[in-house]
Amino acid sequence: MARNYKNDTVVYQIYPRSYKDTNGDGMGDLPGIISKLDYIASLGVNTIWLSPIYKSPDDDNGYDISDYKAIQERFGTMQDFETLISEAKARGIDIVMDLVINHTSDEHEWFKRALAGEEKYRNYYIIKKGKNGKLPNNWGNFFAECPWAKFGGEDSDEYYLHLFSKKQPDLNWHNPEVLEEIKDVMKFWLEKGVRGFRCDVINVIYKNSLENGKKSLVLTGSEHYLSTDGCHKILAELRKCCLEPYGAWAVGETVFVDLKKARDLCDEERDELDMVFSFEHMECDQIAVKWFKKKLRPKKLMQTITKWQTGLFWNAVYFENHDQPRFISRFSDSEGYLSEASKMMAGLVMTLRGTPFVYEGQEIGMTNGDFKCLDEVMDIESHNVYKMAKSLGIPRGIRWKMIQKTSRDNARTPMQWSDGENAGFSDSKPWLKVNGNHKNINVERELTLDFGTLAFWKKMISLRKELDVLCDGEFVPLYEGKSVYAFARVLGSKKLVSIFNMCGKEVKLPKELSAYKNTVISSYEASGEVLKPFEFRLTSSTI
Ligand code: ISL
Ligand code: CA
Repeated sequence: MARNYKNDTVVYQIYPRSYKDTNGDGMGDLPGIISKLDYIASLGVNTIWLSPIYKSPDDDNGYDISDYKAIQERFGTMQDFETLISEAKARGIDIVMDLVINHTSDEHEWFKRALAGEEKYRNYYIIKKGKNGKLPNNWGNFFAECPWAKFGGEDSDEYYLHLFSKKQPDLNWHNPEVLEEIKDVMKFWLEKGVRGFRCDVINVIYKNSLENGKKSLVLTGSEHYLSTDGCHKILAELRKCCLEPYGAWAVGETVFVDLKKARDLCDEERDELDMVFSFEHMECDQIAVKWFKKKLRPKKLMQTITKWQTGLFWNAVYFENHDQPRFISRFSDSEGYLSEASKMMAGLVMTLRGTPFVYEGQEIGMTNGDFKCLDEVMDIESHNVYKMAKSLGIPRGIRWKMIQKTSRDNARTPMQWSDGENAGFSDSKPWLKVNGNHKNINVERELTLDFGTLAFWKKMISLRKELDVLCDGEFVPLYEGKSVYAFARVLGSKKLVSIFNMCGKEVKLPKELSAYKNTVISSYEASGEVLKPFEFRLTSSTI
């Protein structure tokens, strides 16, 4: 299969509303991103993935699109977008767009016309009569709501399906016209020069049936839509008609995938996606559902990483994004070692096999937000889950702890540019509370440090691109201990060994690893027989 990403691609994800505000409305914007392109280029990344910047009523921060071919006014204009593409290109940086095609906004023209009774557009959505005054089926919803809402007012006997918020009606992918519309959207952006797409919840788009599902704690009904044959066919078609002619690539966000399903979507021989975001490694510290967390056990994390590294031809390597709590905040003993933990993560992200994704702020070791109460949290999912927990009788203190630890807003706090007002993000009150730790953790300060968090991320990014063994080499597991992890990357006679201490205590270097002494780079200035808290080293040896 043609693979259109390059093995030395390093992606930087931007959540536009939290990156940089230039017009003082407290919300990041496209001119803000343009103003930071030199900074982004200085990181060494060569691709930017933009979370949605399309027109949207913002019920789910842009993941509810009301016009696929227009720019969200608050973010800027189409002219700004074109400038972004060309200015990025001038710095050797490609732009990848977020493609959200499981659902639109209920304010999309298509949905409005469906509501107005146009048969053509009713067919764009999944609309069904209730069963004897009850809902059409027993399915669950990703945002802890009921997935069915009345279509056309309370008196209607019809419902529309929404796996996410009520303002995100699911598209009907059985309708070939929907496919044609989306092809047209993709071509529109490809013509503007975008290099590819991150495809939102792509493995749920095609529903096989609307039958009741097997009762389950999470997402009853998902067996009717996870990775269906219909979905595979659509992806193959989008690849052939849209991606291939433009040499574009696609990463799929694939929820609840196991290795087998992931292989079916992006294995070497499959003409569908180039790579997928899987979730198993993000679930190492969860109990049944992501809202209940337990202590992260490094060994579980190592085992999961090894499983996916050895199980897939090529991985999308990520530990943070706009939906996940910051990773360094998940290590129970990272307090006091935040910079060290972040440097270790740099070592991990940049030496695993696959395409590395760095999420804004990760490069300076940003942490979870410091929210004190629910009023400070904006995310719709957090509010819904809080409500649900209340209805289940979960006590207030515990409800809040749940949200505080798991809210998606943890990763959405404004980018910390400086120790100044609003962290240098905006001249006025930001849409989401800035983390108080911007006094210490910020770009301006990092730029003065020779051996700071940022400097280390930059060094690792440059090694990742320069060393062919990191770009192309095989992954070979070496060691999984209580907190020590090691693997090799091997290409011909070249071998690099990554060694990690995934905890905040010193540990002795295991004897199995004592041969790997030839250090290429280390997250501590001197490294010896002892691994310091959260130490990472990369060593070289020959075969
Ligand atoms: O957050 C999650 C994983 O811990 C999941 O619930 C899942 O990633 C997510 O809900 C799906 O995410 C994507 O689609 C959503 C949008 O709200 C997210 O921001 C987006 O990444 C609906 O479009
Ligand atoms: Ca703004």
